[in-house]
Amino acid sequence: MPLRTAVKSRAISAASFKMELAMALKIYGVALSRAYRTLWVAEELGLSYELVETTFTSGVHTPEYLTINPNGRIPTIDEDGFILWESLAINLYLAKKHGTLYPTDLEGEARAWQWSFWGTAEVERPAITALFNRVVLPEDKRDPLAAEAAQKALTAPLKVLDGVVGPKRYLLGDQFTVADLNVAAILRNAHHARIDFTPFPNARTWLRTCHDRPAAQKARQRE
Ligand SMILES: N[C@@H](CCC(=O)N[C@@H](CS)C(=O)NCC(=O)O)C(=O)O
Repeated sequence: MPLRTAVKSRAISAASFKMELAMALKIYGVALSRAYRTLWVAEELGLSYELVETTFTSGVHTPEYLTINPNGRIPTIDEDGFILWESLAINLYLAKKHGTLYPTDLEGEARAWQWSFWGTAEVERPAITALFNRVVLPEDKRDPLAAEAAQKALTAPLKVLDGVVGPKRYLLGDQFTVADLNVAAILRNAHHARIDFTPFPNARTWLRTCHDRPAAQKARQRE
């Protein structure tokens, strides 16, 4: 197992630069949604892209949008005719295709998948439940017990996260990768959802470091 996870450096030749200019990346969504994840990765990679505003209330249900994403969810990308949905799959694809952020060794790649799947399987649902029942829903629709249970369900995964980003700076080692981006993006609203990070100081520092990155800030400015 390599001590450092190798991440491709991004040497751009004149030819590939021209190709990049010709290639249009469209990101369907709004920043105040899971599309933030994809805006963030696009900003990290320095991609030029068009944000096609598609709201999660009405935009996702139009017949035109349903032809590119039959799930009626955002985000979706259209990269020069190649359509892809599912935010974390999009991010893994863009990171791999465009160089930086993606581990070059097989084990590193597998770990990027591991953390991304872990994020959706272990963290996303309770994080959203806490957010909805503490912030998003009208007060009379909020269920404090559901929020409490969600907070409890997050204890085990946050402990795992805290144990990993204590000794290591980032999930795969000393470099920020798409694994960090995907998991941090899932925890984007943890602060608003008043998830208690007191027992997980390493995870709190790591989360702040990730979201303080200029690319993450730029993605949030699209709101
Ligand atoms: N697993 C999907 C979930 C996408 C998703 O649920 N997006 C929300 C916005 S954050 C949405 O489009 N909701 C519209 C709806 O449920 O009608 C992904 O990560 O891309």
